[in-house]
Amino acid sequence: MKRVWGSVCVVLCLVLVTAACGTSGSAGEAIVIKAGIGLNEDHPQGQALNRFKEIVEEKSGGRIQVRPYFSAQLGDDLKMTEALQAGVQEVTIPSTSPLVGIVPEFGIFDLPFVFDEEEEADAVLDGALGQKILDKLPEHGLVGLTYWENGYRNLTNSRRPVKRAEDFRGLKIRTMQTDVHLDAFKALGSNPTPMPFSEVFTALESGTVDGQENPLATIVSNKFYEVQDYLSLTKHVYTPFVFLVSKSFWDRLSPEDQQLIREAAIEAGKYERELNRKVNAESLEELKKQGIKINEVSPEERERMKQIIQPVIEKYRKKLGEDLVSQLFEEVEKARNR
Ligand code: TK8
Repeated sequence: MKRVWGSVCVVLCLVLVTAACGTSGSAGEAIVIKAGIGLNEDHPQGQALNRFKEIVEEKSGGRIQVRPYFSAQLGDDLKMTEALQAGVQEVTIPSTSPLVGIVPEFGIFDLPFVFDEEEEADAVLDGALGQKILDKLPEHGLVGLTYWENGYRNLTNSRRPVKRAEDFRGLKIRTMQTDVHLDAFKALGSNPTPMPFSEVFTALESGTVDGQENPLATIVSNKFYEVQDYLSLTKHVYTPFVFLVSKSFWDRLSPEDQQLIREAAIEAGKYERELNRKVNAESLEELKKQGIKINEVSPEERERMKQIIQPVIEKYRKKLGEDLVSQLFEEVEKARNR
């Protein structure tokens, strides 16, 4: 009997040691990065994830392998982020918005009408403020390497053209799971319903909600035009993506491999921002072709929407921290005057 237990112990130890080697990537063993996103492979984010894979595999001579998973195959943004925290997935690139339950400071990027130009967002995200928020991630089991771009969000719905602030009234709109957006859409008189992105198409199709808001590239890639009649170019908020790595995985990497992965995430991110801007511009034509009715929002109406939402900004100035929100507006101002 003793003998049998002895052998069981030996086998168990071997299994444990092998498992440990597999994840720490000891000499000869490939390091495998499972990387999941919520969007499709044809979306700029999907293409840039493929670029990340190419860079990493090339620079590591195949020693580090990236396995990409698209279209929320591994779950929605929040679920994948939790998988990173649990150490069962290595990389995800979610919108910052659903992460406010983990790092509330990400909420500053949910404030509407902050960035007039994408370059202002680049400057803030790649600058001191962007880094300050990334620095809050490790205590939550996450490492944030850089920001990619989701982009300016525009409203679609199945009920009516939204041209004026009043047109939001009574519309049931799916929002991301972030309080700032809930409050902002309520202030405009609509009924916001937060839900994960992976459920949006079905909710639009079944009429559970009337509308949703996302960048044009996503409206095309996810074929929301099939179940939505009106697109309003509201550009009401700019959403960043954040490139996240599981901290337990990160801590097992050598400093050289960490550097390689960080540089690849930044390089693929530059490509993603560029491609995203190009695709968003082209998407308007594609959406016209698909027959969705498109309307602009005049600068005066945008200004009115901004005024209506102002109390929400004031509320979150206190909630998120006066210093943080002031820093945001100061950095935007600096970028604007550059
Ligand atoms: C994709 C999401 C999505 C976001 C949303 O995983 O939830 O509406 O804009 O693109 O990050």
